[in-house]
Amino acid sequence: MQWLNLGLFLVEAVVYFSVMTAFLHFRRTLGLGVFLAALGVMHFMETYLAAVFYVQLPFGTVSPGSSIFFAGKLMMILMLYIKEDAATVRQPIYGLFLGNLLTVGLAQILQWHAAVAMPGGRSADMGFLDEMGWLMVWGTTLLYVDAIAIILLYERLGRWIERHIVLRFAISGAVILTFDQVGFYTVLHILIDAPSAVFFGGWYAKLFAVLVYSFFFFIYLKIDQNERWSASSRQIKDIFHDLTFRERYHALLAKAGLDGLTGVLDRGRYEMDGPELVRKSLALRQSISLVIVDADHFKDVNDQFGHQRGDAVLKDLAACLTRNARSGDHLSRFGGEEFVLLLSDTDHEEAVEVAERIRQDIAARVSRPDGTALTVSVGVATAPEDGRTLDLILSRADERLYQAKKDGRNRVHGRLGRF
Ligand code: GH3
Ligand code: MG
Ligand code: MG
Repeated sequence: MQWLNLGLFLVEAVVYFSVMTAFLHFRRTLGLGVFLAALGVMHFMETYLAAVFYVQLPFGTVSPGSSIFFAGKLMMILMLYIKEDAATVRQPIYGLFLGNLLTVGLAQILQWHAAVAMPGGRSADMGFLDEMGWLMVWGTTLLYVDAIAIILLYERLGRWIERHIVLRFAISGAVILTFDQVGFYTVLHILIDAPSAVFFGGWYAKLFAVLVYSFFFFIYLKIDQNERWSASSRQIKDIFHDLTFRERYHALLAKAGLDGLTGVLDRGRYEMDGPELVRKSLALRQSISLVIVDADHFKDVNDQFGHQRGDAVLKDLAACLTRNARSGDHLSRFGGEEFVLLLSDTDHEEAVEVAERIRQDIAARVSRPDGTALTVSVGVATAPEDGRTLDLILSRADERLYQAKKDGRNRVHGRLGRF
């Protein structure tokens, strides 16, 4: 009998997990409301079962309500968080909390009715509702704490075992459900003097449920990665890689717009921000200057010392430029060994001075692998005098850079020729 019950337990877990996961997975086509409403509806059944429906399992007398369904709900909340983000998962956490309080409150009012007798002597068990009241409030509070804690723990585990999401899922579930069982049992013990067997039976059942759910979660990840049955509009691999979507998004955001080698802004950022910076400056009737810096004879560095040593010199060059830039300056890697500095609210004369200071600093501090100085040639142009768009001042600065190269390199050229 116990083994039959265990088998049924497993069947219930499979049905619960697969249907709820399907709702979650197809949330882009079905709408997230389907998943959330199902989660809320299930809550009523699990609370009822936890109060009155217990079965004998090999490890004790337990209720499918508190083990299979309650544990399942927490794992579903965690899955929703992994797939979406904190802003989305807040909705069912708050919704369940407030909805449960509403249920308890309305149950109190309902008891004041003088109810009509139903055929066959059926009547609502108001005593049950009353008895459930405080336990519901406590269970609801615990659920609220559990839901937040399971997410925080999952996040914290990410610091050590970031890529093992099934393990993070399982550990988070086991720890939080243990905490939940201690919390819930303590109150049960105080209220109805529940024996310790109730604690252990329920605890084992919850751990068993976490184990089963983690296994299905693992299978789901495998299917989700390998087969294209997703109805989602995003790439399957993007949703559930080894990292969660949200973590990958943050990692991407941190890197976005930065040049991989030197860490300064990349060409894309120059093209995105540059025109806007020029427009803003002109609107404020301020000058904005563009300084383009090109390393001299850089090809020789690569030819003599190899590309990797060349890369290291480029990093030093970028670091020197970064040190010289003010906090509001826009420094980007324009191409191979060319960098562009956009100086807001800086007139031509000031910009040429800045450029000259940078040129000297580079010659003094950045060296080639053989120890000789790396030098740069620089062109400077300023809006509005040299043109009123980014492209116009860039081409002026580029012409001046070309002239600086022709005149012998290691120099700055502005509007009035060599500085
Ligand atoms: P000059 O500018 O003084 O006329 O001579 P140059 O040798 O620097 O000529 P140019 O600007 O045309 O060549 C740039 C060289 O920079 C070509 C390429 O070998 C090197 N380069 C470009 N990008 C990278 C990079 O990411 N890493 C390394 N190591 N070298 C690069
Ligand atoms: Mg070049
Ligand atoms: Mg060059």
